[in-house]
Amino acid sequence: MKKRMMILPALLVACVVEEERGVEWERQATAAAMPAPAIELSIPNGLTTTSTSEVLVTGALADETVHVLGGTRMGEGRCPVELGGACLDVLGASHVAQQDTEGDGTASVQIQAPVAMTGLQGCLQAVIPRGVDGADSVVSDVECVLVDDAACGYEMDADGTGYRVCAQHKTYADALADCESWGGTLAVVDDVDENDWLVSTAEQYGFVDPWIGFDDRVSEGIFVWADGSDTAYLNWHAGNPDDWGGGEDCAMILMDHGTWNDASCDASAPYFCERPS
Ligand SMILES: [Ca+2]
Ligand SMILES: [Ca+2]
Ligand SMILES: [Ca+2]
Repeated sequence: MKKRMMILPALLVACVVEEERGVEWERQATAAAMPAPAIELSIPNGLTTTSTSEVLVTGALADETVHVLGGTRMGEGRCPVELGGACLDVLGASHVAQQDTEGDGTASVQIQAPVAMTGLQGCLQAVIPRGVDGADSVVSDVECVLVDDAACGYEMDADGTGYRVCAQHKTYADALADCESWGGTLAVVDDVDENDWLVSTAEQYGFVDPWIGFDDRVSEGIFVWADGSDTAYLNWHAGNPDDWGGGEDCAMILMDHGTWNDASCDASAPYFCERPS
């Protein structure tokens, strides 16, 4: 008997708590039914892989946490995750920030793009998680910008040779000068393994045909390697070098074939720099 008497007040308390919860749930349901406020994301300073970029999120509330998702938009067929019409295959730029300290409806997020963003475009999207299980998250449109011209990645092949992998398009002479300032030359392709590695890496980066360090600028028809070596490996595309139009002295890899074409040195292309390990 005594035990039952104890249970009754406990049940009453439980009922009151349940009623309060019901009100809370109703309030949350009402909030969820209202249209979520829009947020906008802009990238005023562009994106770089070498320095921190500022991203503005407009419409965030004070103290809200904004997650910025970053990714690369590369060539056709390279889109593991479709999100808002853009390819977001790297989420490495996610970031947390204190928001809107000035109360002006904007908040800046400092992000550092991951190296994998050295594709043609970097894309970002801002997400503010709201609601019980994230279902009411506010999501901005995807904003894509060209990654800063200074952006180059660094890759190492199986032999430990280091390469500077540059998505920016430069003329042959400018690309070579950039490689030399890095302490190397444009890539010298020693064998088929190196050629295959360059092609697969260029595919990862979404490159169009990149420069290699092979040219006949000094003496027409006599191609020399940028490092002065006597490397014997050749992989010309059929019919090349053809010095087409009387003005093709610089070699690039044709991404559709993996073979080389002599092209105008004044063309702009991405490039590989190489230096010994
Ligand atoms: Ca080499
Ligand atoms: Ca030529
Ligand atoms: Ca040619």
